[in-house]
Amino acid sequence: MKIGIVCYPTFGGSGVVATELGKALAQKGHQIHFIAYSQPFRLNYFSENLFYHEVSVSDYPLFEYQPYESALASKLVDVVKYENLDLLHVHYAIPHASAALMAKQILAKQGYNIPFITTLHGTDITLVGKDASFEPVIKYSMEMSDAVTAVSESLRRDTYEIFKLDKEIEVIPNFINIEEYNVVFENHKCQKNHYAPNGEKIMIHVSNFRAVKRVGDVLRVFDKVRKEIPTKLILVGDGPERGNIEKLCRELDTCNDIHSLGKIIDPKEILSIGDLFVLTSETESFGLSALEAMAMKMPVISTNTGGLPEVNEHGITGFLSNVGDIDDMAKNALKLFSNPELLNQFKKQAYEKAVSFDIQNILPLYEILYNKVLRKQTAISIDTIKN
Ligand code: GMT
Repeated sequence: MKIGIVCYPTFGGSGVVATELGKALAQKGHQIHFIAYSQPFRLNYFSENLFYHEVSVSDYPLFEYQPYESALASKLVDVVKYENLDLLHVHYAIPHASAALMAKQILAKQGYNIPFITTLHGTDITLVGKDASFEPVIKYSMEMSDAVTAVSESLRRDTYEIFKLDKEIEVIPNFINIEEYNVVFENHKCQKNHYAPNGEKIMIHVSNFRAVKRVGDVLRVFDKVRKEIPTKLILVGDGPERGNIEKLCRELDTCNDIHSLGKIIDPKEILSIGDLFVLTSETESFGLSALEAMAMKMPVISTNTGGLPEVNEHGITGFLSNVGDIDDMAKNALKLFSNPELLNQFKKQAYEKAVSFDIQNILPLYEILYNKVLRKQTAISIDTIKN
């Protein structure tokens, strides 16, 4: 198949999922065309089946806000027509679904049929999408999509509840390529000694440091834990809350025990030295960062919000607590840190659960969906010719 994938190229789970999906499909022989405003950050190699088309928006002085959606729709028309694409798969509804719909309608007028699939990732529904300034456009674009998928059962439920959508939503969970996680890093011992020179336990948090992640809670949990058991915290990522977090670490006097590393393209190596992953989000449709940590054999202390319970099994791969319940999260972390045998058992169980999200299990679900959508499209075209 020739597939166009639209995604956010910057740091963020939806871009990671879209890119890893495209890479895996290309390896299976499909031709994949990424369409984005810059090269997706995990698109770190090219093969004969991978292509990248950049969307550029002209910077006319009249534009206080650049019309990215129009530029994207125009680029889609171009790529579909000249690269002869079979379908478009857009990740994150805003504004990708409406741009795809616009492209589809333009192309239909020119005699091209291009179905498009929208994959919902989370905040496109739970935060931004439900905002009145986007809601009618998102709802209509979902309704007009040839198929809609959500990355968790929880997101599927939220979408029905928020948008009262009369449309089938298929759940296709996020994935990891487990083979890539079965690595032993040469630098492992050195890194561990560097971050925890006296054999302290290591907690890790990875996110885009948005308010929804409640990174302040990570610090507060850590502060409680380190007062009982020597522990270091590694923060990976950057975003609007980073300044506040650094301020809070000074207030709590925890800075000497925290390493704030900023953005890391592929966090596997740093995850390999961690003992426990912490994710304190207010809402989280899936929690790809937690799954990536589990694949590196880290149990997870997380909130019980959104799709997190579908990834992090309470009492097996880690523990779940109510949003903001810092005491409970610290208590759970200490339970694991004070019992090495239990910690090792949880590390093993976290890895085993991650294996169930291996790409080998998930990729066929997307391929089946693509084929289903294409068959439907062909049937519609034949009907149109007959009539
Ligand atoms: O808004 C965000 O947090 C970013 C968004 C994204 O584009 O990466 O994250 C969402 O999609 C990820 C990939 O499907 C999920 O793993 C995250 O849980 C989800 N974030 C939220 O729901 C907050």
